[in-house]
Amino acid sequence: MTLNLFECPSAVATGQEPLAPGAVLLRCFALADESALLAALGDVTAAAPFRHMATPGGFRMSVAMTNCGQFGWVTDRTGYRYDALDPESGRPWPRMPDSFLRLAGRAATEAGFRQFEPDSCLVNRYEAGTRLSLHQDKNERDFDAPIVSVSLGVPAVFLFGGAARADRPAKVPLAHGDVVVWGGPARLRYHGVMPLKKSHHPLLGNQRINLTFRKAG
Ligand code: MD6
Ligand code: FE
Repeated sequence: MTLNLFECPSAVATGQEPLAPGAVLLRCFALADESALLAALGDVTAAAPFRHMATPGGFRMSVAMTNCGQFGWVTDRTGYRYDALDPESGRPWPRMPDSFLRLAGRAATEAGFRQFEPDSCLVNRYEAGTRLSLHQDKNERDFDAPIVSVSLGVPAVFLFGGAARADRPAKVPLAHGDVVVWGGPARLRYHGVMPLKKSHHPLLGNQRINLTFRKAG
């Protein structure tokens, strides 16, 4: 892929920025697919609208979420889990769009993880003030598969921590089209997103959308 410094001011020559062993940032990797991704995103959110789920402790999450693929990540008063059915509709989640699957596979391969076949895509929507507190992704059945995370829209500061919650996280700015792939020794690191600053993106308005691809089942 050719990276154009006008469209991708943060791109370096190789396009690969190591974040930690097992974690790499692919700047602007999703830019070439942006129209297909946004069209597919519209189909997904029409079938399974964004909603604010409740944490097990009873708080409303500031991030609005939906899913596509065989399994969706959900939280309610009973805990966190993957569910094949959307609890709002009782129906299966929308199928994973081909453009999503292809992008996730290409990004994983680029990062050195072959044959990534995600069965779950969590779609997160942030608006000004929305944040995601430090957490580990550990509801998946096996930790061998990597996670591919795609940022679209308004930029955000990603917090990339260590193996313990108390480890001081690195602050990683993520912009439209950036893709983070992590697995192996980085798979269980704590991470989160700082409160989103008010900003505007020409295609997504005041929102940041994050697609998180996982092998859940
Ligand atoms: C987000 N991402 O960027 C939230 N988890 O909106 C995550 O929680 C995440 O980006 C695991 C791996 C990559 C991620
Ligand atoms: Fe996460």
